[in-house]
Amino acid sequence: MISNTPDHTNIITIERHIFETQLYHPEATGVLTNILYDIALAGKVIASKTTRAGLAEILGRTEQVNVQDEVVMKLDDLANNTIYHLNIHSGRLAAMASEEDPEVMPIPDRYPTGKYILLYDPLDGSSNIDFNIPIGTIFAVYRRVTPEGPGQLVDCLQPGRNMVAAGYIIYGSSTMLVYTTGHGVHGFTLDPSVGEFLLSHPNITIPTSPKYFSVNLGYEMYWSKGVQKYTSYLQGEEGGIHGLSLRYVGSLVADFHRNLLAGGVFYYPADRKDPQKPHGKLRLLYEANPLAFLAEQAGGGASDGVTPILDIKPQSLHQRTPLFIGNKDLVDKAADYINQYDRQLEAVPA
Ligand code: AHM
Ligand code: MG
Repeated sequence: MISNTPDHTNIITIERHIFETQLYHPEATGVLTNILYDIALAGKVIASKTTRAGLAEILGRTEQVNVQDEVVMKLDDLANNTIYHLNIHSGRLAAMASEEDPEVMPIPDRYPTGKYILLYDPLDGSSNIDFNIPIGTIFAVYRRVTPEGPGQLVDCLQPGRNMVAAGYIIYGSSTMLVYTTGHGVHGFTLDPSVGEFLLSHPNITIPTSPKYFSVNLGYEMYWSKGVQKYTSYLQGEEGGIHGLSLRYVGSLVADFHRNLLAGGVFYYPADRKDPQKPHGKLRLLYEANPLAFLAEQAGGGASDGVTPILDIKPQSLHQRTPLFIGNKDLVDKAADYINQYDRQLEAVPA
């Protein structure tokens, strides 16, 4: 007889949660579930490396090897390799594409191919690593559209509406994984003492009353009139709303995560006068789409200022897009301002 043991029936591991979510789909074979397990595992590996980043650098400076006798690798390369190698041989994927790699990465012939496509940004916000600021991994999973063999570009260039799962892992004061498979948004916190992601934030919805707006105000001079007017609205001018605080980390995952939990809007608009960023900075496939799926599932919205992000048909792997994401009212308001002040501007071809 079991007695005097702590009651652990309320503890829901990510494995249990993903498995139970799979029960919504009686036809499910468990393949998607296993892809999500593998991503969670990659997240644990990356978390263990990111929390030792400074240490590895100090040790690496001497002999270019770290304490484990591994060659010191840039953290974003390391994260990229970790996700790739944990997924390449599983027989679940047909191809992967990463923000760090110029081309589609089909599963090589020596491994079986599967029916899913994994798109990811291995370490978003990596310019923040040196300053000990939260960074994150973002991922999106699609069903392939080609019938068999190694996946191709066309499998990766699907509109976000086709996504079957998306999420991110944030490496901050704790490590969290937040994901959706189209049945709400759920957050898990890594308990380092047992090495498991445990359900800490079930059924996340964006609070209806927003607290924050997040944008790099340093670029305001480059924005269109509509975006400038929208920003004034968020600051209480233009008959706008009062009491929003400005918070900008410069790590998309961290900015999105805060606004998801507290309410608010993040935007990275097009720089109309900066030839480097005529479509903004953020990548449609690896950043905007997965976070847009999460935002919509949490009751929010995401658009490029005109079109819902999830409805955009991608033209290329590393396509950039303006992004407005967060509380639906605030995302819609941006579209109103852009429509009112910028519609006379010539559309910039993608
Ligand atoms: P990265 O994928 O090269 O890290 O760039 C994306 C990051 C986002 O995390 C963040 O929102 C944005 O770049 C910050 O850009 P800026 O410094 O121009 O404000
Ligand atoms: Mg990125």
